[in-house]
Amino acid sequence: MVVATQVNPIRMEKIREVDIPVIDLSCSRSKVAKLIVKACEEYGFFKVINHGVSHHITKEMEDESFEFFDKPLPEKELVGSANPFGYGSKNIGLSGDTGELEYLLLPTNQNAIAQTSKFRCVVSSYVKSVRELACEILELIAEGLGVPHSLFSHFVRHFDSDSLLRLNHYPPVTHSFHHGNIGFGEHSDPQIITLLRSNDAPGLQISLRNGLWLPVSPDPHAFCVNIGDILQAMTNGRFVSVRHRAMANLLPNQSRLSMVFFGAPPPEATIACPPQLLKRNKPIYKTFTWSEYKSHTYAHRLGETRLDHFKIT
Ligand code: GA4
Repeated sequence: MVVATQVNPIRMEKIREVDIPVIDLSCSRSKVAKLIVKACEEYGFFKVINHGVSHHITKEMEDESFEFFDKPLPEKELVGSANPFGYGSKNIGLSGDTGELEYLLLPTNQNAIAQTSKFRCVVSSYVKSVRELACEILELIAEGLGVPHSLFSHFVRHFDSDSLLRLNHYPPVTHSFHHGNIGFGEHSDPQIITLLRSNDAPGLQISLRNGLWLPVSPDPHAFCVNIGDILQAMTNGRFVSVRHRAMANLLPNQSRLSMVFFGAPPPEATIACPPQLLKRNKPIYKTFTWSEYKSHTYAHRLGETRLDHFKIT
């Protein structure tokens, strides 16, 4: 059963941790495909367990990330600012959004990460495994919807896929006044699908249709999966790209680290709902390219409902 509590950001102690659907990928394929489609329709968010990403690879990525964020600021800034890729602190995007976090934004294509440093090797293995999992989930979604197997996954497997890896560090704040700050403000993810793995610190919350915020309990052994705007457009709104946010510093002296893979199409990919999914309905959204969608997204604020701009009026 799912229970959500109205969240007052300043009184986080009132929040109860409850769960979105948890899907065991080791169950039978047809059963898993149905469960995933149901979770996408009802929540737009679910967790996967027994997902096949090795604990060793994930742990190495987490250790490397903590090691990076532990460095003195001038050293972190040496990697360049997060525009488009690099280190960022507090500033999110280019339109004035801020949050209580520091982060690294990394490209995922082989040219960009196939280098010799330990950090790059670890990123490369992690991205390879998580991309595979993202494609597997997209293929299960396609099977569950009765559309061609690689309709969604081919975008993420494409050599020019614009997928990203985002490492977010929400540092601990000991002063009680900061308790319950927003770490990363309310937004939906623009891409096709997002796979988030966090350490054992709470913080992620999803917005429910009734206006309540549902805290997602952290589980370092699971991936939290959510539908992005592109999958909402490609399913003609049958799946919803749910708004979510991250609270910072829910527990004193605890750092939260999330490692987030955003599966995206190549820039010139055309985004449209396939006829099999339209059935007898009219398309809600215009046809657009990922590059057009991305330009619009990056020119607007974090909390924008950007698919509205692509609606057929
Ligand atoms: C939200 C999802 C990803 O973290 C991200 C973010 C991006 C950024 O941090 O630069 C954006 C945000 C995200 C959507 C609106 C724009 C762009 C910040 C912002 C204000 C990397 C992405 O792809 O879109």
